[in-house]
Amino acid sequence: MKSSNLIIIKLGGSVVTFKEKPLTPNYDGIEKILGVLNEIKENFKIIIVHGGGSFGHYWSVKYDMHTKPYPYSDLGVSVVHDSMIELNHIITNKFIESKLKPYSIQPSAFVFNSKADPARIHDIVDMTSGNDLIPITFGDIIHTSGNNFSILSGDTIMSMLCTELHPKFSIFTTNVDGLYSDMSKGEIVREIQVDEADIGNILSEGKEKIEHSDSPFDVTGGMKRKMTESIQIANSGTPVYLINGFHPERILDIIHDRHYIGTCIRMRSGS
Ligand code: IP8
Repeated sequence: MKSSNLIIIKLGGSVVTFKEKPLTPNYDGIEKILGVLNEIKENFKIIIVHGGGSFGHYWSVKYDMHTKPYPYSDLGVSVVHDSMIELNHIITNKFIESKLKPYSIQPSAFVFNSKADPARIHDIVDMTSGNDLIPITFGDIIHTSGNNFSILSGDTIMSMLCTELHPKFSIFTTNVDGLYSDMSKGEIVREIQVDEADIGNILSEGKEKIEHSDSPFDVTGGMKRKMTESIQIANSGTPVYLINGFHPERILDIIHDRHYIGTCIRMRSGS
């Protein structure tokens, strides 16, 4: 069942930071989105997830840490986690300056051994039922089991939250307009319809069908991961929109059912 007034938005690391400049927030990128959030909060409950950009990814590369559970260096675990808390703090401060009311939630509060705890996820929603708080969580390094930790992408958190909460809209913002069918001509794929069988297919076909340019500083798989997670979300009944976060007014176009620039991934009709 869809939560008709819930929208879950991922603020991509390439929007909230300068991805190629270590430890550099993109204040303009953050601020642009806040105006739109202020507008949609009148009609929607919002949950925000943000990525690591040149904070988490920068240190993950330095300490050779990945999504695979492994006993990574203790210092690496501390530094990556600390950098994500720092970026989260920068973002929540901007929210507060613009009169939004963020409430930070570390992913370790609802993900245990790489699995999301449904009850804890519903607690996040319950917490905001009578107020204007906006839960905001982020990609992070988290404990899996024994001595192992792994990098948990904000994209994976998006699918954990969306497949459990069934929001009306799930929106991923990045620094590009959507999925390109031809990057040289700037052609965007407008809609992809998927079903269960498509997770493998799209990814192998995608080499020809979908062009993208992922940064070498991305330890969580860039656009490829976004596609895998998006397909899972779409298969759970929530349409996924991939849009350019530097044009956040496109979020309003989507909500108001107007023409928008971006890619929509939705469940194949009839499946
Ligand atoms: O940028 C990654 O989150 P993402 C978080 O959403 C870290 O993939 C710690 C690199």
